[in-house]
Amino acid sequence: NILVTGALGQIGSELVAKLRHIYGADRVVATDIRMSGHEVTRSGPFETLDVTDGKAMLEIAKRHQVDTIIHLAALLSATAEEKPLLAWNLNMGGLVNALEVARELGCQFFTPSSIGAFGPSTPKSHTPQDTIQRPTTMYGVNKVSGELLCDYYFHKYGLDTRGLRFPGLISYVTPPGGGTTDYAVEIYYDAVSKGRYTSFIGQGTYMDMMYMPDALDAIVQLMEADGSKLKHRNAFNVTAMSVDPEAIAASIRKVLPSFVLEYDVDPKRQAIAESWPDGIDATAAAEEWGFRAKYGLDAMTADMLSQLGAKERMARNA
Ligand code: VAH
Repeated sequence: NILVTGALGQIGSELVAKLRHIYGADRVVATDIRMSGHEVTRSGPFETLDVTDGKAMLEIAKRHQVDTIIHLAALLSATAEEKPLLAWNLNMGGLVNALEVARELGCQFFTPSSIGAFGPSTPKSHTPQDTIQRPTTMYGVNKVSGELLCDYYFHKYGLDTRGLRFPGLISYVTPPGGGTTDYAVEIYYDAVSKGRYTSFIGQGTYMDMMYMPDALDAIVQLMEADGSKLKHRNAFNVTAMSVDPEAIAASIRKVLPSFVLEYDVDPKRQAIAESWPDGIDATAAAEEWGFRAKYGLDAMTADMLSQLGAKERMARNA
């Protein structure tokens, strides 16, 4: 069975639904520190779990005969920068607990890394799979440490650990919490509800982005790939596009011509964004397990706006 931590988060809430569809609802145990009434808590096994409690995690994993762990529970970059010690304890404490449970039960293991694992001295464009990683944020320190720790568990214990360096993820189901790339999600919500958006990230600030369906497919594809063919494990660069706020606004205007984009740059999140690459290279993922993003910017925009429009109409008629 599959254990997912952070199941009520931006990735978790959609990944649990996808995994339950593929493998069967009863095979996917969703856990989160929150108990909110999300559909995930009703469509299959759900347990309340604080990932800093390793004993509780081991007990749940044993009771549900878990053989795969997808560890998503973490604080994102902006929140981590506001509360660095909480971020260290939760992001690293939770990860080492999950790795120890996986080691004890012999589970396959996935946890995401991020473009945040790169820093100002990393090549900014076509960022290679193997390159310098000196991030200047606590989140980035957590992500690089996490990559090294997962590789350590692979080399030392033979644990089948795998990871993806995610770009900003865009989705319409569950908003992200406390990320630097959140502007790229908020812009779509506001385009539908207000016809305008004020961006906290400045014009010309390029970052990698990906539509959530491509991110979910990448996790399943990587986890089902033949491990003997993987030259890398923690963690693969993956991306679908490199955009700045202007590019997203231009794409939105193809559907909503009157959309207005304004700026009120947040220095803290702008500084985080500027420490990250403009565009990373995903060749290794394509070569080693066939990664290929399906959604480009305009296809993502069309789907986001139609899905959010439908949500808005349902909410209005509710
Ligand atoms: C964040 N959405 O902004 C996350 C992600 C690449 C960005 O790590 O912190």
